[in-house]
Amino acid sequence: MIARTSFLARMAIFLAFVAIVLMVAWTRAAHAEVAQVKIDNFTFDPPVLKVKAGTVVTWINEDDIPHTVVAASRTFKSKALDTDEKYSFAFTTPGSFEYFCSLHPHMKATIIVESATSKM
Ligand SMILES: [Cu+2]
Repeated sequence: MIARTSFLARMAIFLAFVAIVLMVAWTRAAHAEVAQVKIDNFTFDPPVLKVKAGTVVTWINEDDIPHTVVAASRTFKSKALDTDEKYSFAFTTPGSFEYFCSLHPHMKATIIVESATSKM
């Protein structure tokens, strides 16, 4: 009887441990956000992207000519991206980040970074 009780107690502790591990893993997955901007036909799509602080934004050039991704503030700056090339930047600071293509300065778009705790 004593052995059985301690087995159940150990099972309970083990299950509680598994539950905590799963919750931590789930929370991490929910926080590691990614977002993508497509570049095609001389356009950043979407033109305005809202993300939470900590999000990694990846631009992919789906156009058949090179483009760049350059922040108006020069916070980030890619090299010339050929077709299917990608550039990523992690946005950790809330704010509004305007950017453009240095090869075609009329190509403009904005990333809006909200604080990680705010609701979207
Ligand atoms: Cu361009």
